[in-house]
Amino acid sequence: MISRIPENESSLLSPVPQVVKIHEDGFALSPIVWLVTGVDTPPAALLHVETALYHAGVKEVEIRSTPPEEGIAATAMPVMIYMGEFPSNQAVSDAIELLGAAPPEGLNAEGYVLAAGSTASGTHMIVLAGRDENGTFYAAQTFSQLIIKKDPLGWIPSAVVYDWPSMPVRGVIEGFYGPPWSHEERLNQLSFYSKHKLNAYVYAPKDDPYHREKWRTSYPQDKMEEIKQLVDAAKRNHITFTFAISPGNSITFSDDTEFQALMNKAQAVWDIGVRSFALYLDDIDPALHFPMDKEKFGGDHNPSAAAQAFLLNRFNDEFIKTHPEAKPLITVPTEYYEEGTSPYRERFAALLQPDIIVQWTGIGVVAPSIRVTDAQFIHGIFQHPLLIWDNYPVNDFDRNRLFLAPLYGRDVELYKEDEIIGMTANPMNEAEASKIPLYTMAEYMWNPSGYEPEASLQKSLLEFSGRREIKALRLFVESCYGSLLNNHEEPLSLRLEPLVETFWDQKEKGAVAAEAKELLHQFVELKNVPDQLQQLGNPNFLREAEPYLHKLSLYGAGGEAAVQLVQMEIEGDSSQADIQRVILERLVEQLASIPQKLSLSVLNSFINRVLGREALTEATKADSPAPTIY
Ligand code: LTM
Repeated sequence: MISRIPENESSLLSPVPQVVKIHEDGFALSPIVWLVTGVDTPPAALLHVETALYHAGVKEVEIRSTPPEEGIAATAMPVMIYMGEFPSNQAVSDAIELLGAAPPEGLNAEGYVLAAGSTASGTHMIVLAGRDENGTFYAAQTFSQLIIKKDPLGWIPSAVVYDWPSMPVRGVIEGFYGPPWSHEERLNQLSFYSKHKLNAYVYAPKDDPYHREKWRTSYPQDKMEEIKQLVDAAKRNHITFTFAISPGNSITFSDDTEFQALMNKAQAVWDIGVRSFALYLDDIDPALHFPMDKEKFGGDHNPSAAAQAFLLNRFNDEFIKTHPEAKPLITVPTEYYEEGTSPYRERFAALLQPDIIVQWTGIGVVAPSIRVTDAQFIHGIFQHPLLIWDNYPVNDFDRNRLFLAPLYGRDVELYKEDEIIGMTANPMNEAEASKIPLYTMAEYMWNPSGYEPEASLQKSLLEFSGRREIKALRLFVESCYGSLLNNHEEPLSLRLEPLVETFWDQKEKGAVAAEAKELLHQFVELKNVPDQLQQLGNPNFLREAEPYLHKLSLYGAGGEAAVQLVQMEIEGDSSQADIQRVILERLVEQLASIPQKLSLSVLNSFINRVLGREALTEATKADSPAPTIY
């Protein structure tokens, strides 16, 4: 029988595999496990499997380079694990056959098969077979998610997983304005990405001076050392580290000295292991300012496109193509979000060498939706491989909001367009909080057909919270939910609105007892969210979320005080009501003094109505969604 058993565990596999069959039977791990590896077993994959086994109670993992000799009785055999590439690794291929799993013919790059079960002779066996190194690494990630915790030894369900990524490039671009992430945050992000099968990180923080303003200047020694550590960590985590430079604000496109400065900058990071490069031209004045450029490109149909394409092609010829291991060059043009074509776009497309990858944000800087038809249309204009620069959950354009909702509005079939090679998400300045929506984006990028935003968010919250205080975390996420991608949805307001309506209806009739009780319960829950989230043991998240949590708590307290005020008025207790009104007004003042915005307009209206105010308070204005975007 094929089932997803136990439902709650197997449905937690993330990203959702393309094909999963989990059976009801399975086996416990043995105190000693034999692990057969080959030269093609990536060290990080091996380490991941060993760690997972030790966490599951295994006492000893014996690494072997050959399968055990025949003739050992199955009862004397420990659990066997085979790890390596399929089909080149013979032991792995044989093991797949012994388990009766169909061989993983035709898997996409980075695909893998994971098979677990018992052989005809009764040996408990697990095969982690990658189509390539990344595939084996991802098989290892899925294996650790499959282990069901049991005492004293973890339990492995019989299972076959055939899995591969729908999008070849899946990752994150640190491409926002404002405070860049710290070195520790970046290292921590890289581990998070590999766990979620993301394979790309683009280093492009707008406010790293050496990335844009001082693009000619080499990094000081200590910063260079940090970049090297990032490059090494990315490599260990099977992630391509792309180093980006944004020279467009000040470069003289045709000047040899300027070009040499660019080459030197790239060579310095090549020397510490960078193999992927991007030259970005977004958010610059495209007009040519230097006489040399005006002279060289001024006669072109579109001088800015000609100058930019000249620089990119020259860098492609003289750097990328002279460094044999270099990956294809990536760029973002100055017109990266507009709806239609333009002389700039057409000229840029015509002049740019065909192997240069062009990034595109969708239609709109923060695109509410990205449709297949948009991609086809834009590809028709740029005619280069397109890599989506998804401006979600970035919040540099509204530093008083957190965007914690799952990814919405990206067509399931985008990946089927050959021209779309993948997606990089531009996150929030708040690195730790970004993980909540990034989890969902990683799921979308790996397997858009299996992606369901709400289910993905629930899994994200389970992981983020370590299953502690999940209800409080959800309340917080729902209060930081609205964005352009979901039409500023406010799930909390939607839930509270009917209760508030009934409350007012009953008030008209002079009684609110039952309705007040329910509303008070809801408001007290909001008030307690910050205290409960202390249990998460995630100080970085609590620091990033602190003002938002404080405001949510004040809203809870305000709602509670408002209900109590109405009750006192109904009961005719005017002296208590006067005191209560003062308490509520103070809370409103405190709320108005906090600039951070929440998706909680219903509470604003409720409190104001209780106070008999028609006009919006400061807090209400602050909480209306009106983002200005760079
Ligand atoms: O989106 C692009 C290509 N460039 C910038 C980003 O650096 C910035 O983070 C986002 C959001 O404000 N908008 C941009 O235009």
